[in-house]
Amino acid sequence: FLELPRRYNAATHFIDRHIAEGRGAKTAFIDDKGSCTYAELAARVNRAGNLLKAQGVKPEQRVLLAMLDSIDFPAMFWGAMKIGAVPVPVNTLLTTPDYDFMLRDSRAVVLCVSDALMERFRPIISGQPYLEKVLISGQVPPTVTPLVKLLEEQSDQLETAATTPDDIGFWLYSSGSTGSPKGTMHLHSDIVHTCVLYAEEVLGIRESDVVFSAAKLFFAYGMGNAMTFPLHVGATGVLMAERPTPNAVMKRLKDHQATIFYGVPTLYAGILADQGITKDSGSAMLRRCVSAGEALPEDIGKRWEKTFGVEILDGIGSTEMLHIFLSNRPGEVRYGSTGMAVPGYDLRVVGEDGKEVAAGEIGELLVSGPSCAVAYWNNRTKSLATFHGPWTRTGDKYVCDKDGYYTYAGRSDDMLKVSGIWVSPFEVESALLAHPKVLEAAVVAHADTDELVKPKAYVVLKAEFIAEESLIGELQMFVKDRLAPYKYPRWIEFVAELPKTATGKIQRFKLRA
Ligand code: 3SK
Repeated sequence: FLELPRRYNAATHFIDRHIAEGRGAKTAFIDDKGSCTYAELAARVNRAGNLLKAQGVKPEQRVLLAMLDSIDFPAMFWGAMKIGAVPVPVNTLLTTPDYDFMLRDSRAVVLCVSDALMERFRPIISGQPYLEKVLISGQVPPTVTPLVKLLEEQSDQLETAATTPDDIGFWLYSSGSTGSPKGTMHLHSDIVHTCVLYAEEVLGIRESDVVFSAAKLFFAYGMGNAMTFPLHVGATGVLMAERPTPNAVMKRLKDHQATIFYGVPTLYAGILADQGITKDSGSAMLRRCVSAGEALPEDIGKRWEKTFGVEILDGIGSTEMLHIFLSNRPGEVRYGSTGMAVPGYDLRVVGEDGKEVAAGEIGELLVSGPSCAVAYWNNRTKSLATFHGPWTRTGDKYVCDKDGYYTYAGRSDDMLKVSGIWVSPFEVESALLAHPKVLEAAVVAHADTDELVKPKAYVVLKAEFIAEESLIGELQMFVKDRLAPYKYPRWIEFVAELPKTATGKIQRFKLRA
């Protein structure tokens, strides 16, 4: 744990410090509409804090942020934290009932929403028991004052709330495979730990970096990637509101000559599969690529490095731990493995009895570290099931080899036992992905006529290939040639796309159903 002063507000470190350190004129963020310097950002954060105060927001009250990536996001996020209120960024891809749940569950008193998302909130605004004000970023009807105008009317001076490192700083909703999303409560002190331990010590981020994240700011992954990491070192973050298609992503990398790119495996695969994209479509300055969200298949990592000349650092984090706690290191990448523990985090792989398993054996990964959430809001049962003293259950199965490298082996509930032997769906998927015709694959347990579980694969083919009956046998042989024979998929179904979470994780439970 870093030693932080007893009076600590994260906005001092991430926003105001840059002025004192003479970084005021440096570009902090570039979005689709323009850019802002560190000095302009600090002023905008103060205006946002004053605006929230003027709306009646008090310390510890929640402010729901349903915002597409733009400079308004950091302004509102840090403005809320600076006055001791609690910003709750939410996934911008959700439905009206999801937002209804989050507004009620969080008891947010103010909602700040991007104009494009307003349609999904309109039907539920009037019935909210706690919500008092709605602020709209972007275009508004003539009767409404837009966020930009409301901010202009506020003072750019603001006193920082007298919070401590242990005050609740912000929440992020975490969704499991069952039940309602859980408001994951993080402290003011949590953010700086992820910046020092992962961004500085593993990624090696520096002030001269220009970073771009395909994962949006409302995800823990994107929030660190494109907001807190660059703000920690005084670098520049590029923000993009639109969906991260391969072309939109490559354009941002090229236009801003990004030095660090953070993506997810599906996007890396999509870029590699796009015939129109070459090394020159991206940034000549790119020096680091990061992947998280789900394990990066070996083949994708190798092909990316061959094509773009930059290795991908595959890592894993969680909303509960705020960012990556297990990662490959620059210059020591082992594709197919998620790497080693990030210094400052402890890892254990345990069996069903809770005892640590031997090297080479599969178990559930537990993690302990200083950025861990304190609990889930209003959900004692799920808090107790996840947070065990200093240890947090990840629900991910891993194997640790004798060198300390961890290899992903699927979710706890996705693993399948075939003839009494554990089979990792990820291993079978990786084998399928190495086939030149396969774009994506997901493997789940499927019962045969004897009710015995065997692997079944759902496969998305690359656009230029047709799903033919003969390809099933070809793919089965391909897997059998690479893995222990019992692991090959007994059934293969070709599909147009795989069900995924907003972070790009394959929802195998949907395929099982
Ligand atoms: O999905 C991940 O691996 C991840 C990484 C960083 C932060 C948050 C998450 C969920």
